[in-house]
Amino acid sequence: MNLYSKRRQNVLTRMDDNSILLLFSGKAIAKSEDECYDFDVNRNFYYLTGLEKEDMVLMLGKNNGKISESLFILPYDEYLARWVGGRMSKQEATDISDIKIVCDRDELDDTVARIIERSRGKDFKLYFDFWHYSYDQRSSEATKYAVDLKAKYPYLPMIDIFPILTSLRMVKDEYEVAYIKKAISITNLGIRKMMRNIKPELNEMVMEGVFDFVLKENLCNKNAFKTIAASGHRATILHYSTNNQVMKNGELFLCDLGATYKNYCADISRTFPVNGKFSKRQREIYEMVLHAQKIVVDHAKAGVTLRELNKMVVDYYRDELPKHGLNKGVNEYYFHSVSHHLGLDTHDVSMDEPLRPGCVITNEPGLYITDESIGIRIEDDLLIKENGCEVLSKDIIKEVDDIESFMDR
Ligand SMILES: [Mn+2]
Repeated sequence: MNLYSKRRQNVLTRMDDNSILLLFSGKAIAKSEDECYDFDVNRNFYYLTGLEKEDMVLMLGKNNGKISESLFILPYDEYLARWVGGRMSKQEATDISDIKIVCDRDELDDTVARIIERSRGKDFKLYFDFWHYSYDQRSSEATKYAVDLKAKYPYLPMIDIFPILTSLRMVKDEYEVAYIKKAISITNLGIRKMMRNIKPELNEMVMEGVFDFVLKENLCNKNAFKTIAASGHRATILHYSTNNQVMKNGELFLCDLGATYKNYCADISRTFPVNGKFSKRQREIYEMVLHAQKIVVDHAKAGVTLRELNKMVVDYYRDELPKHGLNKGVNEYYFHSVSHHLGLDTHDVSMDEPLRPGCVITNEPGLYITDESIGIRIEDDLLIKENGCEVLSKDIIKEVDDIESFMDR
């Protein structure tokens, strides 16, 4: 069975009877004049189809236990083919997604109306991906479509597919784990090149460029997120990403970045000295963060919550920080939490529940000492197993001696 049909099957089993799900691939957002921002496919649509073209719609239906799957896509256009390249043909869409019924995009409205009319009195409902991160964010294709439908059929119940899809996406299958590993291995190459090229008086932006070059060299055309390349006191700003200052001798450089592979993200942080050598104090703080990371690796397994893992880190810091003259309380030096889920999104969709085997999470304790301009974060990616975890990014060097000898070469 095709990977995507298996996933759709999992969704269909969880949907109520007499319902349909409409998932939209999305549209590129206008930037200026005739230019758009790069198109990024709706992750749930991609998860269930493997397709990543604009303005496609997936419809899954369940009618008296009978299931149906269809796809609505823009027709092939000869004129466009000469200007910007061909759209996907129906056959190609079927080959990738294994969805046999592929219709023209403009048939969607009539099809949906027909199903709704036929289902009157049957306790019929519609599922949508009602993702909306913030109140003033522009409405998604799904929201716009749902609002239009609601105006015509005010009695229709509309349900958010989020809990169903999130619960499935939280556990990665073997393909997803392999893709994340591949994204991590490209990220590793990028970090190595940064370590080899960094030196005092270079601009942070050059480091970002070195990383991006390695991604392209490895045919990866998308970062998982905007790279953080911060030296000195800027490394104490959690999400600094201006990356435009000169790095000075004696400073620590912090990078938080990731490649993608088939839309799966790596999320890695490393901190190393601009001149290749840790000072005694930098090493002391660094070893503390490294130890916090090891606590998480020792305890991450199925059944544990991210909250529990974070508490272990906080407890360790509470005991340890005062021994190093850091007496302002943990929150002053460590103010984010240690883990989030990772997958098709860098901060992957998740629900507040214990980890299951197959979950992939980050392990990213940090310490930010503003007074001393020392910001340190070390971040690895972990695959959760029944009785422990696998560090997917174990090949990316992080021990002090390893970093120093690698940078010495
Ligand atoms: Mn992260």
